[in-house]
Amino acid sequence: MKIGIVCYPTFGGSGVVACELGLSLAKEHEVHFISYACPPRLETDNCRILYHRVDIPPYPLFEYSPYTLALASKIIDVIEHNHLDIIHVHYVIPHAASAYLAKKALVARTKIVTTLHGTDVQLLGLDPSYKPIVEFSMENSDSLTAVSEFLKKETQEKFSITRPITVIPNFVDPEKYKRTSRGEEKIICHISNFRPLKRVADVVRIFGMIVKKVNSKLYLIGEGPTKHPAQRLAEKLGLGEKVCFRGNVRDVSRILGKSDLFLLPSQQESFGLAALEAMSSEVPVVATKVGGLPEVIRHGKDGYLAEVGDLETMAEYCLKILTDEDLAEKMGKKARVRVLEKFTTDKVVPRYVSLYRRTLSS
Ligand code: GMT
Repeated sequence: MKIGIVCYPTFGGSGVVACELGLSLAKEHEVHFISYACPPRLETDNCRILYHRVDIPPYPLFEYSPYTLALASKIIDVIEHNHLDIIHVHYVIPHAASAYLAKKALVARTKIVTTLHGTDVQLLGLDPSYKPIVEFSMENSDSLTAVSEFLKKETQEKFSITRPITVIPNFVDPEKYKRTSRGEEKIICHISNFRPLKRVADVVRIFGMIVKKVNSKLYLIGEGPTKHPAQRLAEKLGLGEKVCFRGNVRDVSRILGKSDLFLLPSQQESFGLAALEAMSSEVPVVATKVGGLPEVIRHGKDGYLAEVGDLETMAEYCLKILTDEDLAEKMGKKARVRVLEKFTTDKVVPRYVSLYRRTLSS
């Protein structure tokens, strides 16, 4: 097949899923990435992977450049020159609308698959500024997927769509995400885009409670608007060199491989890809009981789940894991087994391929 993938080239989960999917598909198919910059994980010499940059010409009349139109035009161009069978867009806004426009402008029979990732429908998509077109572009995709049962249900409840939604979860390559070494000093890790809904301040406060009792260090990976407030909070709590803000890291597998605990106290999470990467690396996760996280982490088996904002309980769970080697070992191993059973690239990518085939024959 010839498959076009439209995604954000950022460090966020939807871009990562799109890249890993494309890299895996390219073992057998031709894959064309379309975005305004080359996605960070797309380093490959596989000539079945092609990248097409969307150019947004500046024009003094526009306060906001119309990216949706530039993307639609690029999709048309890529379809016409490469005869794509499928356009798979990740994140509805504005990708699904651009794909719809491109499809309408062409006689080609290219089909659109849209993957819902979370904030595109749960947060941004519900805003009246976007909702009608989000609803329309979901309904008019040829196939729709969501990354968790939670997100599917939530979308069906909040939007008037009749188009069925297939759940296909996030996935990881267990060969890449695996345990390496562990040291005397415990490493606690958090990875996110530092948006308010990630509650990074909670990570710092929980760590403040842990470090009083366990020799440990906190690695915070990512960039975003709540990074500076979190840095100031760490200083105020006197955590100093015990907290390491690492910024965006291209390959998080090395840090996860030597981590002892992963913290994800999000307000909202449709799946939690970073938690899955930690689990594959045999790292127990302490997270919130929200969204799709309970579909990934089983409370008391491969991690612990608590209510949003319940920092005392989360700190208690963290201390349980950090002070009991046996428990940590068992939980880490169970987490990896869960990943191997349900969430590996080899198990999940064929589900997208089957969906493409069903979509093409419909
Ligand atoms: O986590 C983020 O805010 C980034 C966001 C994205 O769209 O890039 O992630 C969403 O998609 C990921 C991949 O499917 C999911 O694993 C994340 O749970 C989801 N984030 C939220 O729902 C907040």
